[in-house]
Amino acid sequence: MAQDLRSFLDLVKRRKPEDFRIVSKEVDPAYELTALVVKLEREAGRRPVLLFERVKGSRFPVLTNLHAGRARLAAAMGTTPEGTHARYLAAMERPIPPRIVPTGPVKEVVLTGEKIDLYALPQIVHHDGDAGPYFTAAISFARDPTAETWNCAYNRLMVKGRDTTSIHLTTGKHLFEFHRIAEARGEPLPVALVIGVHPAIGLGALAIGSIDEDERGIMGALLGEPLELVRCETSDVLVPAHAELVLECEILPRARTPEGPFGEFTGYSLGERQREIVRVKAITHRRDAIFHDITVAHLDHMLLSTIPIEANLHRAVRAMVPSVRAVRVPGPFTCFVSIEQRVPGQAKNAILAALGADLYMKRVVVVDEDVDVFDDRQVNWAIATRCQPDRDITIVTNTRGSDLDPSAREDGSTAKWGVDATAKPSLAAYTPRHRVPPAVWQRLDLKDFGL
Ligand SMILES: Cc1cc2nc3c(=O)[nH]c(=O)nc-3n(C[C@H](O)[C@H](O)[C@H](O)COP(=O)(O)O)c2cc1C
Ligand SMILES: [Mn+2]
Repeated sequence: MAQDLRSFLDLVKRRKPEDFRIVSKEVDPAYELTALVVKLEREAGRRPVLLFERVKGSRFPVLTNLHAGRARLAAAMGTTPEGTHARYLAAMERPIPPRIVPTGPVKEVVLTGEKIDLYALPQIVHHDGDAGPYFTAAISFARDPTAETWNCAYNRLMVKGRDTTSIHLTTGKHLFEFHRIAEARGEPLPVALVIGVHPAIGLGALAIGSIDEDERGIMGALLGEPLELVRCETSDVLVPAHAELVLECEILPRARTPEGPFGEFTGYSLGERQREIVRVKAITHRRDAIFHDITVAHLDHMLLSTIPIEANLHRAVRAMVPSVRAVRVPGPFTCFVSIEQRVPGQAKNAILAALGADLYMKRVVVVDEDVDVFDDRQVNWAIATRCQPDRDITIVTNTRGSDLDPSAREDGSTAKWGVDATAKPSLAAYTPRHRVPPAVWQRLDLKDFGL
């Protein structure tokens, strides 16, 4: 099957052999994996997929840095880096429903009862000050306890015991919603946490949209075929048949546990918080399962999230401003949008659309189509030269954003802002940009001047 992690690794090896590196020397899961990924990037400018064959304390090899290249993610979706947004949007528009199959390699080993031991898995600690080992590449698969609505998302797990973890559920996100529905009924929420999948599945899990949009259909469309699912041993939850490893779990009602500190994607390490508790009912895995770790807060994590967020923002802005040209998420809680503004006011509509389409979005900058949103200097230039802050900044107070924003208020609320950095009243009527006359530009050849 082409929908497992291994077939993607084969593709990486074929495409660009230097993009896949095996480390045979034993590594310590405490800090060494993250340190090696970051050192490779900073000191050697390299971001290969890394497979650590021997990780102290566990028999499972560990794969990390899988998503640390746009070209790699594009290949996972069967497109080019330039084509990623269009490909992702097409998958959102034309999902392919999943298919249930009787069994699959993820069932080769089934562990229940006394055999469940999370400490047998690699105990990876990522950053200085982290409260302990975290599983960072787990994708949740769950169903609304009152409906046939399914949801997938990445949710990090802090290891708390042989069969216990904490889970971070962002307020207002879909798994949070399912859990609150179950909790109000006094019931645990069955959930599976899936580790080690094809990156098209990871990208699909990160789709931003209505709770009614089924990420599993987007995964299928990205893969180009229905996602094959098998039933869990201990619940009706369906999981990818070709995954490396599955934790079959429940999120408990009315119980919380301390979680963190943890080095977050924001670049900060937040302190301890109270979080929901996960009880593991079974572990199933391939006989020779590869454990997957995402190097949190570095490119492996950030690039993976960016494509689905940008695609959704593009979709949302386009619904309001059909002449949107480009959308970029350059960092946490921020997006840059360029539009060809037909009439005044469309920039503000673009701001409202972007803020309304993504819970995490906090600052939106809108520029004209002559500004390249992928060039920070050009965006800064437009803010400096086309924007009057008292006229062009919109602030929305007391909203919800990411609960990981260290600047959020005590009650977790945040303000959001939009910056209209388009030329007023229009680009055509604005004072012209300077240039050398086009005729001179074309006439001159550097070589004629010995340059
Ligand atoms: C590596 C990684 C780890 C993440 N960890 C969490 C997490 O612990 N909790 C959370 O709420 N979101 C986390 N996210 C973000 C969510 O997966 C993302 O917002 C997703 O779209 C939410 O799904 P939903 O829109 O269906 O609710 C993580 C994303 C990535 C890429
Ligand atoms: Mn969802």
